[in-house]
Amino acid sequence: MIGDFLDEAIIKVQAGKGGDGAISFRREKYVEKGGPDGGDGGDGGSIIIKSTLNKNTLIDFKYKKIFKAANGENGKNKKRFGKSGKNLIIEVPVGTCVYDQENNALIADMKHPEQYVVVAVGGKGGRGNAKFATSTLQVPQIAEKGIKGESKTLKLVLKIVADVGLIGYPNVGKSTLISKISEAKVEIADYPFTTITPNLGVVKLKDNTSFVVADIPGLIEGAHLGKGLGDKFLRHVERCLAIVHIIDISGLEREDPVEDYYAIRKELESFSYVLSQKKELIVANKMDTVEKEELERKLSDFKSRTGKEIFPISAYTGENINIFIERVWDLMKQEKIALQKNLERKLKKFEKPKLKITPVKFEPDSHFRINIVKLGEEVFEVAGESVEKLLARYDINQKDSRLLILDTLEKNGLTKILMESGVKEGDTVYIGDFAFEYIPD
Ligand SMILES: Nc1nc2c(ncn2[C@@H]2O[C@H](COP(=O)(O)OP(=O)(O)OP(=O)(O)O)[C@@H](O)[C@H]2O)c(=O)[nH]1
Ligand SMILES: [Mg+2]
Repeated sequence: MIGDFLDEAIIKVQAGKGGDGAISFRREKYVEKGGPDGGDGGDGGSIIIKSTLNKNTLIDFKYKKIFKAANGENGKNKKRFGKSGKNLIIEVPVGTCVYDQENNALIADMKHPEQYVVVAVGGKGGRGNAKFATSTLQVPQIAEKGIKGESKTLKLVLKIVADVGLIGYPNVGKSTLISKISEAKVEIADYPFTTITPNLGVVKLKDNTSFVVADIPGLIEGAHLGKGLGDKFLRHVERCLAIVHIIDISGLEREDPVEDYYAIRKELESFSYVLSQKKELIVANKMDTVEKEELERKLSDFKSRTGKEIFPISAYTGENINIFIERVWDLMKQEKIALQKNLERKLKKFEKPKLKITPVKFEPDSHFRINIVKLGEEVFEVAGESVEKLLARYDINQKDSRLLILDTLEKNGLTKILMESGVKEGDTVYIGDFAFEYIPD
């Protein structure tokens, strides 16, 4: 933990217990013993995690580590139901991955803003004795107890969400570069490890497009063994579409750019396969510090020894910076445009079948997690690994499969979490590629 940035936290969550069902009998004037009228207990509140853009650290969880949702009220006489316990919503920064500490399973990857996921389900309330009356059992002395809510220990790991990650040795000019191409206000200094926590900056392009760049603390040889600040900040660029590998061409700090290149590559490879496979733009920074011929010689030496292009820039004077931005954009524009198109398609208004869910018995499978992602005003998506698996098995375009999918989702609390996410009548709800119009019961 450095400063007020924290990117890992362990918390305990406890969903509410269901209220007990009541045992009670009607009391009326002149009726000696009325029928059973014990009401049901209310359900316990669930624990919901919500992602927000208003936070960028897990620092809130440094001291507050235990979260409890309210219990359901017990049932009462006159068939009065106990109130359900209120759900507890925990806000985390966008980019937080939620793991079950017990088995390290990923419960949710909160990479979108306004994503909701139930991490611990509240216990079901018990039925009151009114529900047990039959022709043979007219004076039922029986009611159910409420069920305990789920409790879990969660590990929260923040992996910031950016399109491009800047990596390289300390002092190569990563922070200088981000401050040149975006509005990011960052510390720059001529000593190593100036940057100790990641910085984000938005690079604006002409036609209203933009991308997000992350500047992370410098790496050194052996970072994966914990040298320097270690490689733990690399997880913040693991989800980027591309990386920019910055090499100091001045020769003032280290002599051989090729050696630098391979040393950092080795750290990326030791960190993860995913990271090592990212598209990469290699740049030679500080071109202003070397004579033209010397620069040409260094660049062609780099190319002949590695087989890779290296593009010269100066983050300091701004030379070649505009071409650099274009090259970065070229690396990822296909993916960015595809993502944008997909979102635009989903935000389009058109006639949709009504989302009618037949209430089914609420039987949550503790491994099944529904994520609700708010894609835009009035458009939501039912997502998450469990949902994807379900959709891979059954085809939502077939009528009966669709019913089965909806049943399974409802068993796991679909309507409850949709409502918690702020869905309103007439809103669009996507399940996979299938769009529905939401109609409450
Ligand atoms: N001449 C010259 N100096 C540069 C250039 N880019 C960065 N510098 C200088 O290099 C030093 C380090 O720059 P930073 O941007 O702090 O480097 P960094 O890669 O973020 O370093 P860490 O945060 O320690 O990993 C500063 O003194 C910068 O002014 C450049 O293009 N030309
Ligand atoms: Mg820096």
